[in-house]
Amino acid sequence: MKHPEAERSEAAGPSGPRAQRGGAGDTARAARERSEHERKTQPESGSHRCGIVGLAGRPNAGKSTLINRIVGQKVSIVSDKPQTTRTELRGVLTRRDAQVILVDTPGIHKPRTALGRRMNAAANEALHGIDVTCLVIDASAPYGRGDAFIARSLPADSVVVVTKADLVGPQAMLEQLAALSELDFEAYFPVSGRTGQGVEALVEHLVGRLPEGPALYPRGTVSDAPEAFRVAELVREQLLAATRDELPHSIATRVTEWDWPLIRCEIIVERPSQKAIVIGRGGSMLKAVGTAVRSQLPEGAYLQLAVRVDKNWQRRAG
Ligand SMILES: Nc1nc2c(ncn2[C@@H]2O[C@H](COP(=O)(O)OP(=O)(O)OP(=O)(O)O)[C@@H](O)[C@H]2O)c(=O)[nH]1
Ligand SMILES: [Mg+2]
Repeated sequence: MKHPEAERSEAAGPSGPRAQRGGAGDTARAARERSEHERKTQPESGSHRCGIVGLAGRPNAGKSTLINRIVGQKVSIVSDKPQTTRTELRGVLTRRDAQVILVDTPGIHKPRTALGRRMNAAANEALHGIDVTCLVIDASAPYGRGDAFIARSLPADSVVVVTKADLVGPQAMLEQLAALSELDFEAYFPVSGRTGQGVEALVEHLVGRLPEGPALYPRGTVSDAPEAFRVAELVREQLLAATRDELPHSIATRVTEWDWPLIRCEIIVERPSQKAIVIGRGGSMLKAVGTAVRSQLPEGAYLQLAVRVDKNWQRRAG
């Protein structure tokens, strides 16, 4: 397989046309606004900050949604099924004064399978060597033993992020914050990854906690994941949305060929009955998944999906 990173276009990066504003045709007002913006975002020389922020929390808490909101693009797939994120993944926010590297982790849970154990291990491993840890908690779910278990493993200067603020009223949010104050962590932020409410204040706090240093990723980078992984994840995201019961946990996806514009992606399930569901009547599910994923890919992509049964993929993977 060709390395898909080679296909990555720099066109959307800040060296593109947008970065070249400021010609003679600019109005005085635009120039004033620009200099005001630059005053806010351009650091004093040497005060650029860069660091790694890890997000930990129970499955479904809203970690990936929050990272996508902070980065401003979908870098991590989201679903209403728990245990959506299976591996560590980085999203990158680059500003003039700072680069924030956000580590998305699988939700930490009581594992029942080998895959679950690996996901917990991946989450714990991802939380080493980072600058700031955020404990992400769902405002709409009672604070429980699962959250407390995770909290105990986090450093005392962690930040508690209570998300899904849009789902609860201010009173319920206050009650959740009060219940969480027993954790005695450094700071508490009510936010909504869905609406963006409260996210700016959180990001400002995180930036302030990062060490000074140059950016680790080039401008224009939003994720450390290879394109092929991203496409496989987009396919899995559609399947998670379309399936239920134990099926979401039985599905893995993998790009097997990348010869632009052709992308072949394999969907692996554990049983023949699951294969039939994923294909759908007359291929209807595969067709719908393909259409939904293609709409998120650059124009011209030709996505071919195939389904394979491998009853041991969970044990083999990783
Ligand atoms: N209303 C609302 N829903 C949210 C918000 N954040 C996440 N959700 C929903 O909650 C569900 C789980 O979100 P994810 O971002 O996948 O949660 P996660 O913590 O990454 O979950 P895992 O990857 O399974 O650990 C999805 O259905 C999201 O749409 C929010 O701020 N408001
Ligand atoms: Mg996730």
